Amino acid sequence: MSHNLTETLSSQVRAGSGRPLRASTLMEVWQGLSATVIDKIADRWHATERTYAAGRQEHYFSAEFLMGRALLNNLSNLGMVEEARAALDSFGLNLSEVLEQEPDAALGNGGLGRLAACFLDSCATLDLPVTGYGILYRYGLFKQLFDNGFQTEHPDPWMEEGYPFVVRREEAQRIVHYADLTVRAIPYDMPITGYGTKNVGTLRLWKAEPMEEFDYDAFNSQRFTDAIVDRERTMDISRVLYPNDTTFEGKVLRVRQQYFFCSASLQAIVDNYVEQHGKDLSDFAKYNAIQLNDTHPVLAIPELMRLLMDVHGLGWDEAWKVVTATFAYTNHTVLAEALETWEMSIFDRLFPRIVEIVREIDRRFREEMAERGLDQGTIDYMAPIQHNMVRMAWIACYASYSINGVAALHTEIIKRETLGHWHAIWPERFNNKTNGVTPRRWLKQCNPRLAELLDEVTGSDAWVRDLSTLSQFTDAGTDWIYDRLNQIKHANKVDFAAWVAAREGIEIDPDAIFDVQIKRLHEYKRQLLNALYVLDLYFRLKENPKLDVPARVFIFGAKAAPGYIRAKAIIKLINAIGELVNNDADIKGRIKVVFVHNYNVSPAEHIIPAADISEQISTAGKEASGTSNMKFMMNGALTLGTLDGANVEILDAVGPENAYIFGATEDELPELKRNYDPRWHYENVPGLRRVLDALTDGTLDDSGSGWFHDVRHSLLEGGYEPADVYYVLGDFAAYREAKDRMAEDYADQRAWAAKAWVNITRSGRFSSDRTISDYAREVWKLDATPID
Ligand code: Z2T
Repeated sequence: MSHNLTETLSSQVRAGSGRPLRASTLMEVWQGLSATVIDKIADRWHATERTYAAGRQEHYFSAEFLMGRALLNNLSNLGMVEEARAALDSFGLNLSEVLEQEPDAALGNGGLGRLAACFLDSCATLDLPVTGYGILYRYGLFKQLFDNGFQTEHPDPWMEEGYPFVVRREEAQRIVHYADLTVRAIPYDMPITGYGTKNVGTLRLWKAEPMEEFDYDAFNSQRFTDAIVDRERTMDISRVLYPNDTTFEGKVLRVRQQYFFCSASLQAIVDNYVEQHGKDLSDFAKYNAIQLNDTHPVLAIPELMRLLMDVHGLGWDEAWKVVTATFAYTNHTVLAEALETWEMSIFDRLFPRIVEIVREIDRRFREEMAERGLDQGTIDYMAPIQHNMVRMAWIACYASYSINGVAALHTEIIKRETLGHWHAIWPERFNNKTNGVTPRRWLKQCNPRLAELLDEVTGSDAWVRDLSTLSQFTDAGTDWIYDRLNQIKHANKVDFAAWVAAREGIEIDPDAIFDVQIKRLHEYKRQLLNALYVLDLYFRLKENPKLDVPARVFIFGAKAAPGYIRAKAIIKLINAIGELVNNDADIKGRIKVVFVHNYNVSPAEHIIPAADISEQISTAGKEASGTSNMKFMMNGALTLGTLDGANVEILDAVGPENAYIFGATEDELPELKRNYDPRWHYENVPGLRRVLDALTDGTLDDSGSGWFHDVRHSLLEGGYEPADVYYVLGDFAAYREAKDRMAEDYADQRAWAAKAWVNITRSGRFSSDRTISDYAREVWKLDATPID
């Protein structure tokens, strides 16, 4: 067997590099090993596609899929890791080194895109007939570097050196029409293997290409430059991922992208229906469900109406019946600035037929609501079009048979507030689907030491396919397990320290508490609160060098949207605090700050297994769910957080003695904010004055940007917005207390490990397998369909 892989690997590498393996680069070896994986799964992949095509299917529409690396994931799912290690070994090569060659497929911003990736993994593992549809961005999320502590952004041409995990399907191309442009959509399919199954699912990513390779007439005339410009306008469509997470940008190119992948995907789905079930489309929803990952793919609603009416001859009422039985909508945020509302004039320019359809949806909506007796104010508020703006979330709610939030608290908030009017009319459409993460990537692959312990304690690897089985072993927690857990965590921290030293040039002590906050930079996530604590601890140590506190490493990873200046200021601030603290001899290394640059999926796989503390400190009510909180929990880090998003459910799973919960709650905040005086906190809360003054008194250097002054001002005075919108100063005292208490508790290593064990063994409900089973049963009405 091992000999077999050695042979295939060697010939795949030779075919790719034109050299013997021993003379090929590590990148070429990565390419060759990846090609052997595709070779291995080709037959099953094809069989799965044919099986799924015939029955009921679910289609997951998402503008983002944050896939990360593919090779280890596939080797692990196929049970080939040891074989691959041995094969490489026989050539004197190291598997980890080869794996590190792989670029991350960073076709997403953060939680929403990574959720889509975890979902595909679970669908494959559960043999569910689900296909993902998105865009093959040539440039993924920008690469982040630091220049003197300032974030700089750089392009990420992630597949320029060739990417074996997508296959171009020339024959399955579709044509997408805009009023001013017609383009070809070429699908690139990525196989999605599952763990312990032969089924292989598909992620279909569309690339935009010009209609004709060369328009010879145009090229040979005075229209030469026009022809070039048109080609480039087409290539623009799938060129780049927009780097905003929870803020909306009303750019023409973005709406072109959205329509592009929705139209191409729907055409493929409708064509398959016709092929399998005939030309009468009235039963379309019996065989197809479409999940809309936020509002980014909501143009699929009018586009399916168009296809059903204009191409397949259905009347409006028939088509609307099909559409409203097909779509389900997931909301991912309550932040107002994220709501997608497009100017009608943009739609007019791009797709007049879609405009007609949206206007008719609007007209009928208003009529229907008037019949229900709603007042004009409410109708105007809820209507798909108002003041020449198209409101994508409102269209989604009107046309979808299911509307869900992503954690229990979040769903309650959208029912009560964000989507309160829709809930009043259609309460039965609303449901909660608490997010989850895949235990394959986020436990088995990234933390092999812990995976081995779980195999040992449970007697098999069944937990990999059913994480909930671990809960039977919570009570089995005992000293030998705790000691092993501590050894594992320590070994992971040693590995991580080496990774940090090589990547960031900072030495850290594996015996210190590794306290981690990794997520997009946003004011509501309150990285600033964490930074103020670090600074406060620094001053306390300076003041009293004998202070008896354990050594701490504060680890950050975060990208700021390029136009989000306040977020960039906070990055600069954390880097400035790092400069101050890391280089102060008085501190003797008892505090270190590490800002991991270019945070992404693969760095997360190094960071999370080494974490002691998971920082989940958003202002209560603002974080829809969070998903890193779940990854940390699975890896035995304790949550230090507010009662927000899925933290609420994590607390419920582990009990208050196994987490550090602090701060104002979502229901307390309105009253607290009414009487809120940040100045009072500045003057009265121990430590606050000192840290806020350090922002502007010369202690910290913002390189003349004025940004630290702005940060301080936004907390104490406000201006355009009220002061301290996210209640950073209001929660500071409670945060400091919780973190100090946590650090004290850390000294009792066995007691700490016992808490970690409860977290690990109770993480089953945060497996994306649980989430996907719930979607499949309650929303998609989908059965497992194993091949052969
Ligand atoms: C995103 O990652 C999230 C919400 C968005 O709203 C957009 C993006 Cl790109 C439009 C995140 C939420 O902030 C996070 O709480 C949640 O866990 C994640 O989506 C997945 O649901």
